[in-house]
Amino acid sequence: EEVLTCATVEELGEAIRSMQIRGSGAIGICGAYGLYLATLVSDGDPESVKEAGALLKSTRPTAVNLMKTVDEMTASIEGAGQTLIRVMEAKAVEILERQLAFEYELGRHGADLIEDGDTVMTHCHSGALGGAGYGGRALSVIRTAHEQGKNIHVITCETRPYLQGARITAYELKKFGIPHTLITDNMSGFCMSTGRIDKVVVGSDRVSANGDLANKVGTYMHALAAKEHDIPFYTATSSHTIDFETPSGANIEVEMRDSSEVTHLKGIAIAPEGTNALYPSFDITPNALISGIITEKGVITAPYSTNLRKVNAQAADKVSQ
Ligand code: RUB
Repeated sequence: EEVLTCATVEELGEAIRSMQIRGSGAIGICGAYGLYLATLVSDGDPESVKEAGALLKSTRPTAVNLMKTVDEMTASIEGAGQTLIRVMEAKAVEILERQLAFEYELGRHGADLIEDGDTVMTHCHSGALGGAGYGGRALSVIRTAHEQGKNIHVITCETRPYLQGARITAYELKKFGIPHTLITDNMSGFCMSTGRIDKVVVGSDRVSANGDLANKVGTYMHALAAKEHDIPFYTATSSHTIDFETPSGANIEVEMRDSSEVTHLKGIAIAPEGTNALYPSFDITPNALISGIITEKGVITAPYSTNLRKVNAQAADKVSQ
């Protein structure tokens, strides 16, 4: 396996911008370790660490975990004084360990929804640490169900144009030994209408306070098709991806990427030169299409505006929902 090394915050920012590191959870961890890296090269100057935070935050505007981990690290600067490096290292480790614990917990809650014999469809790659952790969020649910001995099959959508579902999700499913079938994104309606899919589980880049969901573009059309065919549609996420500062999906900034990523595949043109193309990196799935939000605290169901806040306020071990 290839290892990507980023020696400076600028290199890390570029790796995130160019999507060599991607996925809401993974870039959240980059926010934590990026600020630790900035501290190491800061000569004890807290302002340069804050500037590094601003740079990292500017790389991808939709995923909220990156914003939150940068803010959490920045808050640790105050009062750290001479011990800044140690404080920032400890905080980064804490954030990483917390995320791994969340992934494990939400996997257990989500796996309760998966029945023996289910075929589960997922979109993009929801594996927070690229598989280095327990398997990310949607994949944590899938992997936990598989390890519980449930006989499950996964349908992974290719995910045009960056092909996360084909390149990464299929790779991880193979690694975990989970039976799977790759489809192109436009096949999900056919698969649902012909009884080939029992449940849909996707990740999320941001969940707004009313339960609207931002996730990889294509998620919305899968949710619409799932609703039409009465197929439960879940998002697997952690409480840190729920953003109470964002009232609804309409307030989420959807990152627009360069149209060349649509007109070209690995540098090869797949459309006539000069073709106008559009690349919204994410779309918004309204809460009415979501059967449940799987978190480390349990599976949250509608009405989301009330229940997200209620569950968020409860301690993880006290949730029975
Ligand atoms: C990734 C994407 C993923 C979420 C959740 O988009 O939409 O579904 O980030 O993933 P991109 P995770 O590839 O553009 O970053 O559960 O791993 O955080």
